[in-house]
Amino acid sequence: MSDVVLAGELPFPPRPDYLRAGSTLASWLTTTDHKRIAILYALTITVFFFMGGAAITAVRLELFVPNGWFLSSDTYNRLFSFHGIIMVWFFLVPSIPNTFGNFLIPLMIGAPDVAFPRLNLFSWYLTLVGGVFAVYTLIAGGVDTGWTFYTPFSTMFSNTHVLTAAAAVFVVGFASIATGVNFIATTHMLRAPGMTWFRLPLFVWSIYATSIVMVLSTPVLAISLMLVVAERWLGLPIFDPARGGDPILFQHLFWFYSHPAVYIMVLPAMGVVSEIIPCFARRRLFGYDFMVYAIIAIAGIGFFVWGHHMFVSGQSPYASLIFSFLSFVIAVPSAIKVFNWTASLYRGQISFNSPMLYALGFVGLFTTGGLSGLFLASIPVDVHVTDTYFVVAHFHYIMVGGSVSAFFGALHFWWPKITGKMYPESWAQFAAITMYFGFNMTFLPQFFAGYLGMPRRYHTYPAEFQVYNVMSSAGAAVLAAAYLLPLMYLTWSLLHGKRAPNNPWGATGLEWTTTSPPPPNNFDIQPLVDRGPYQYHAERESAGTDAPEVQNARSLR
Ligand code: HEM
Ligand SMILES: [Cu+2]
Repeated sequence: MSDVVLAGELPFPPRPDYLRAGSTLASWLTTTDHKRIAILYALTITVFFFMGGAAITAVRLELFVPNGWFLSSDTYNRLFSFHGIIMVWFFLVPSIPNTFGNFLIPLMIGAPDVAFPRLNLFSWYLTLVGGVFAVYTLIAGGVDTGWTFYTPFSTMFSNTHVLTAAAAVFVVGFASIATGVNFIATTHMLRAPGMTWFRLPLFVWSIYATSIVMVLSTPVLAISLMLVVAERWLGLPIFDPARGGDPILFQHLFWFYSHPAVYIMVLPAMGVVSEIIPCFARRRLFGYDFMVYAIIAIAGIGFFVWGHHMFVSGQSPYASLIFSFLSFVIAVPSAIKVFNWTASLYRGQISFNSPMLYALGFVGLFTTGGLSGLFLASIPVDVHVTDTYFVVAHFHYIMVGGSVSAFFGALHFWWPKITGKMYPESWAQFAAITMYFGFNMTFLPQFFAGYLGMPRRYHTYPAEFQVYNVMSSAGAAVLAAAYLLPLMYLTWSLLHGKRAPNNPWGATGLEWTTTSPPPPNNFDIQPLVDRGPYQYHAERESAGTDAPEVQNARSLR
């Protein structure tokens, strides 16, 4: 430690990357490195994902036959409720922001860490505390209100563990607020010199917009759940109409959060896809500015459409009309995005690496989900199919077909950067394709079953619906197997995978200019930014003088 090295004079001494900078358990549990916190989140939400998945596997098995065969109706209700609560709040909401957002935002904007590293770690602990409440709820016997906690059932009639389930969601909500505040501050304060707002990668824009929605809407969820607890536990008359309360009030409060929340789940996925498509089409992203405005529009209008979940609740028909109209309006920015992704492919040199397969899968499935949303936004159609499997198919197309596909796309795209290892590409492609088929086989029949009148949340049904349910359950088995594959070959890659170069795909984002895996403080030299994020065309024009990484990407194609 005696000799002083001046920056720039000598090559930097080899330093451990963030994964090897301290390997004790304590060094992980007290870390403030955003990259390590991202890994902690990744492990946590993987556990939640498989817990929520196990619950719904039982549900799908039960629905194999019309009259049920191994679950009581009570257990059935508890299983689908647990599934919804875990998947929405413990997987989908934190999935992309807390793992990839955490890992990538500082790297993408050229910062050493997020703005509040300790708050970041605290928010992970809050997620754990919420998870403990959720698991306790399950062990204690479960909850049967569905993920929506509708009153008066949740306040007056259910005799399951509503209080601890509400506590779980309440606590994890604070984790989400803390993370949102952190990302907003990071994006405002820590951008590298030259990283102007309109040079931000769209992934950063999408996480930024998501964070604003999180910070503004999550408190409303927290308040609604507190009110449920206040009525159920303390007996305060809030929703009980016999004592001057209003059960519909709960639905307004709940959907005021939960409609924006569906964009918390899908905007980050849109961000991921906007990074992957230009890279594997070797094209500039078409209409960058419009994409930014579309993100802002979706985040903004998302606050004004909650009443489309309440067309059959008895709200004023005038309210329904306006909510219906606004729901059609919000489809416009979503359609712009789909159009621009498609246009970015036009005349591209497309390579179908696994991240790209997931991204293309996202575009197709998200579009199907969005189009079915237009059916639901139309009041007469909605009245016909509300509370049927049509709605179940609609939101699973967007949230599972869309967001979960994008999550896997992100996982494969940034895996080399995160772990420093390459995975077996043909396995990855096989998993992506299997997932796509398994998904469609599971959820496409549900549109038909729902349209023909099969209600959701029932554990028995008339025999005429069996064919759809058998298809759906068989598809679910394929899907489950496809989800297990990455767990296996990615673990394999950690042990036996080839070393990843810094930029295996020849991508143009800042995160690819540092080592794989990155050093603890991300960049050895403060990056300077002098261009936008998707300069693939520039790179194509200078072919021949390509950096080695770029040639590497070509040979992968
Ligand atoms: C074009 C945009 C969209 C429109 C017009 C739309 C419209 C609707 C409507 C009207 C309903 C209520 C159906 C009913 O209960 O009768 C609904 C349900 C739902 N939508 Fe969408 N949607 C859109 C996009 C999305 C997105 C992007 C997501 C998620 C990321 C999503 C997630 C959901 C969920 C979770 C439900 C069901 C909630 C429940 O009852 O459990 N939707 N959608
Ligand atoms: Cu909605």
